Amino acid sequence: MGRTIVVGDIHGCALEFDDLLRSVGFAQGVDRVVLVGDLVARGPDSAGVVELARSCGAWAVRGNHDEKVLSWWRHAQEHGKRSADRKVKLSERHRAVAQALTERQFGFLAALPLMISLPEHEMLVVHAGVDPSKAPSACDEETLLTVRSIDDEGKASRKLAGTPWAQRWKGPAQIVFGHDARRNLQLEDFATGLDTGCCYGRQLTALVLSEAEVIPRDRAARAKLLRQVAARQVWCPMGSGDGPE
Ligand SMILES: [Mn+2]
Repeated sequence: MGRTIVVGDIHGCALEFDDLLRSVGFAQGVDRVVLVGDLVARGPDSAGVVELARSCGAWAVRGNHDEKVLSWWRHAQEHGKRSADRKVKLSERHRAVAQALTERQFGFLAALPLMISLPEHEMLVVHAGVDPSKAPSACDEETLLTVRSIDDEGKASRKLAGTPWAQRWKGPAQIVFGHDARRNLQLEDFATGLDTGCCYGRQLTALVLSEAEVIPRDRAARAKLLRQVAARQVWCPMGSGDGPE
């Protein structure tokens, strides 16, 4: 076994995903790639991202955008594509993704779990985060896919207003997540946010761990394990940030 390369939200940025794998010297069959979800939408080539993820044997958790197009596909599996087009409401960009993905690529997304535990690194990977008042395994799907903050009443919320959930999480596991491009890189005591907004023209970020290396709690030590590549261009304008990004 080689390194574990945890990659932030790719959002259809296939060129940058490839750039990042080259930049860290990804070795097929030796290194393990783990994606924090939201492989699709916003960027130019969602199918290319899923294909590259498949071909490099990547592990990944499901993101809210992956789930969105999967809701269309599940309906289409059962009732046909025409019915899915009528019954499952998708934005234009999600509809374009649903049309671009092959059955095999949908199958890859459909098999993604909501959480990946890597005990050798004392690490949990989820897309958005957890409700710090509960065990990660007790969190519902909505929270794992969309949480950003803890509001004034102490409730998990998808909004930016409030305290970042990652500041409230006190371990013991280190949680690596994405979903929150507005807040950019987050380095908290027990949480690392890797969504650095590649689709918005910023960077794609990876956390690169040696075999069985426990994620350092020290932020400076953790920062040294990060690798970034620049976006090739701005692929998508940034919205209000409170939406289901
Ligand atoms: Mn997301």
